[in-house]
Amino acid sequence: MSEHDTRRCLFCGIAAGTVPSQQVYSDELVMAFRDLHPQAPLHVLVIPRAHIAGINAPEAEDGTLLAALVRAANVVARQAGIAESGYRLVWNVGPHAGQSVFHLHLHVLGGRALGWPPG
Ligand code: DGP
Repeated sequence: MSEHDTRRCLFCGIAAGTVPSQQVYSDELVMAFRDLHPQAPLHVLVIPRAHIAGINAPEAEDGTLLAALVRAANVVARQAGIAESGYRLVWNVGPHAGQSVFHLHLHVLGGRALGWPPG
């Protein structure tokens, strides 16, 4: 990602600690923090520390990274006490899904019954 300017990416700033966030999980590959506009009692975003534009980017198709993201999401859910009640993991991709930040992020939503289908 040599051409990517991390100074212009909000979530690169959060990963670097230059943009404040309410962090709830961190390891060498990924970190997780509370969403600024929560859509459920628990709404956390899990991101790779390295910049990847979205789950549709070729760099996202890496088994080690994907496992780290999913593992972190499950840890966050367990720590929040919603592992049994259930939760939803969401990747938004592109305009119709409402993707607004182009640094890969996995939404972890829970703490209430979630409607289906999503709006
Ligand atoms: P998406 O629509 O899937 O691209 O989700 C982007 C999410 O990022 C959205 O739910 C709101 C959240 N968000 C945007 N700006 C900030 C921020 O500065 N801090 C935090 N914690 N979350 C943010």
